[in-house]
Amino acid sequence: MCSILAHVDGGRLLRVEGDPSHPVTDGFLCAKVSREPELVHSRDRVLTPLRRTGPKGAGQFTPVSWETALDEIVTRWQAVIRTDGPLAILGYCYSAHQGQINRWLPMALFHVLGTTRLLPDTVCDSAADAGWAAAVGAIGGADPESVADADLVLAWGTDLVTTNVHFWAAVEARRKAGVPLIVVDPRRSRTAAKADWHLPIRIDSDAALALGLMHVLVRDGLADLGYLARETVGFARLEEEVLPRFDPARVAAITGLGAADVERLAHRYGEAGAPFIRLGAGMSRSANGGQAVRAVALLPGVTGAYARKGGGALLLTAAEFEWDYAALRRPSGPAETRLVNHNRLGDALLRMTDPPIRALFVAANNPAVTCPDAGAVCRGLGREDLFTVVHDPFLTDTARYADLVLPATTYLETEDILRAYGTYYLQFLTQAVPPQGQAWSNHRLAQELARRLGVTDPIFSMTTDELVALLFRGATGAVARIDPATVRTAGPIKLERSPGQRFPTPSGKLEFYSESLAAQGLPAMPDWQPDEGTPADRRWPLRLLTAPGYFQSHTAFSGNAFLRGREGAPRCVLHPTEAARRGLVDGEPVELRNDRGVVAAVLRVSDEVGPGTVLVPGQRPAGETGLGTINFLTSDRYSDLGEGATYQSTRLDVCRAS
Ligand SMILES: Nc1nc2c(c(=O)[nH]1)N[C@H]1C(S)=C(S)[C@@H](COP(=O)(O)OP(=O)(O)OC[C@H]3O[C@@H](n4cnc5c(=O)[nH]c(N)nc54)[C@H](O)[C@@H]3O)O[C@H]1N2
Ligand SMILES: Nc1nc2c(c(=O)[nH]1)N[C@H]1C(S)=C(S)[C@@H](COP(=O)(O)OP(=O)(O)OC[C@H]3O[C@@H](n4cnc5c(=O)[nH]c(N)nc54)[C@H](O)[C@@H]3O)O[C@H]1N2
Ligand SMILES: [Mo]
Repeated sequence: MCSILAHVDGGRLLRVEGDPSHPVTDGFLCAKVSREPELVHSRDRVLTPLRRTGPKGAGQFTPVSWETALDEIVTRWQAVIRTDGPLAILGYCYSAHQGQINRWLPMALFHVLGTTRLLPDTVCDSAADAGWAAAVGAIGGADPESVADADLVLAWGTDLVTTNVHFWAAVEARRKAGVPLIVVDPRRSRTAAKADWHLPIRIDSDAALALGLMHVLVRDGLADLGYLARETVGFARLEEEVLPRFDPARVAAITGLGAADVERLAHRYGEAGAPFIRLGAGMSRSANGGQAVRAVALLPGVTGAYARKGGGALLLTAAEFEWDYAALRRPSGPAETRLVNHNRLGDALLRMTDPPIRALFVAANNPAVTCPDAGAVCRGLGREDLFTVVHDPFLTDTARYADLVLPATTYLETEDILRAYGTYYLQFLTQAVPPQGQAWSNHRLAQELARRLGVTDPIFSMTTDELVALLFRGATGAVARIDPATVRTAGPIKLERSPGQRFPTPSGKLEFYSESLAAQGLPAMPDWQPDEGTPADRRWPLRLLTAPGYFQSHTAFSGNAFLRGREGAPRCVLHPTEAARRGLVDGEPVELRNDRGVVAAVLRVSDEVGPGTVLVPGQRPAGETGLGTINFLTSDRYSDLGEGATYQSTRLDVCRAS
């Protein structure tokens, strides 16, 4: 996360700029955040509580007072708890506010009440996280600032120009010094287009490539046997049982790359002194996604690059901020409860029993657009007997189904404590402008609901400073060395970490073989399996590639008219041979379809993607699309590790718009 300077006059946000004192933000912001005043002061903001007056989904509402809205929520929830028990309420709050307090206080309330809760992150990076943790442990990766010492950069499954523009700036600086950039991505992303070498790998085959690289590294004497013996476990078994199956010819057949390219990449990687791998979650959002991240995260262990400054790998940094999260997230309440996987909201609303979900509270996410199988989500949200409350700054597609919509602040109207997940900085968030209209922060709403429900845990009456102190009180690791009393005014604070990659796995070493995964019936070693899909899936000839929008982040900036315009009409991209086969031409309106539904887009014909694939950037709300979000076509099937989303295992076809 960036550090932002906000320029304010008379309660209005005039302009934001990147904080020059933050070494990673380095004085500039991305295209989206640099226009934050338009979002905060957008005409589309919800400024009062609203009660539904029309059918669910129609978006017809009338303003009501906070008092009326809160009375109704408390009465309805208490009635549900009396008749069906707390499990009939589902608390479904996610991460749009990245502050620890605003992100977690509402969920803490549901923890105390013992309701059913969201199991978060599976739509995003749980498969990637699980793959990383299986190899490296639950810990951050290489410091992104150490890329300044790298002599090779490998961007694997990440479009840095789009989603990590500050790391991209650091990569560009290295490239000026002659350091090459290699990109592994099925599509010629903006990053791939600028790279020294782009390997257009087939979707969901990355584990095979990483294992193929290991095969060549060992065969050609590029493995660091001393490092392997000292710092890792299980490599001998991998070498004997798995690597023989990943010779360059087979890897070429699986990945669609040339066998010579596999050999060359292995040599480029193995001969580099300090190769830095930046992993993205892109490769993890399909059937073999967890194993893909796991295999790539093991590569620097084969050559010993984890021990070298500038070498190693980075997926996320968040795990290294070891605050006392439990104090904030689980103040009291049952230790175990029923959880709803983030990928399966539709299924939960339509099919959960004992008890069924009767009341739903959604905050800081927009599942009607961003969840897999969004058609099922919308059918679930459409249930007449479901009491739905949505807390959001905007009238989202999800909010249109709500019985009550509550106006939320944006982060610039709140104060909180933030930690990055792509750098090692934490920072206090100062409130820049007062809440717009009658908007309430997540912090305020959670505390007021707790009070009215008779919940007495102290966190529901604490101030920001008291909650920050609480997080630090039970902290461990580098974060425990920071004085919480200083954070409000300190600006960006960097964690003081010891050099070198640590491996907090069960063995304390980098694990090529995982006893704990094996004990859970999961693959003990990284491997790759063909993903055949169901017979019904196989009737559809194309595979979906989804990627972040350039000027949108999911739907969070869709309240900014300028950015909506820059993103343009929803589009899909087909290779010229696939377009020709269907008699389709660039610029024409098309439909994407499979057994789950139909969505509309404008066709771009380009070799940005290879044959067999259709690229759909972004997830767009219904108001911006003819027929709705691409997630109407994606399934809620889980990835191999971490129960993650498998958008990229979706099969479909593209045809002329009817
Ligand atoms: N097909 C496909 N689907 C995907 C992905 C993909 O690659 N392909 N990516 C997935 C990923 S990585 C993710 S993380 C998810 C993201 O999915 P979501 O979490 O649903 O993301 P957003 O659409 O950004 O929704 C955030 C909502 O929170 C609101 N909001 C902003 N600030 C606040 C606040 O302070 N308080 C409250 N109460 N609300 C606030 C915003 O207005 C917005 O409506 O989408 C996933 N969906
Ligand atoms: N502009 C913008 N920025 C964003 C977001 C956004 O929506 N828009 N979303 C934010 C969120 S919530 C997240 S989680 C992060 C995500 O950011 P990262 O985890 O860094 O991942 P992405 O940049 O989404 O990477 C997706 C890339 O992976 C490629 N890819 C897809 N499948 C495969 C595969 O099988 N193998 C390989 N090698 N590559 C594959 C895609 O083509 C795409 O270029 O970005 C954040 N930043
Ligand atoms: Mo995400």
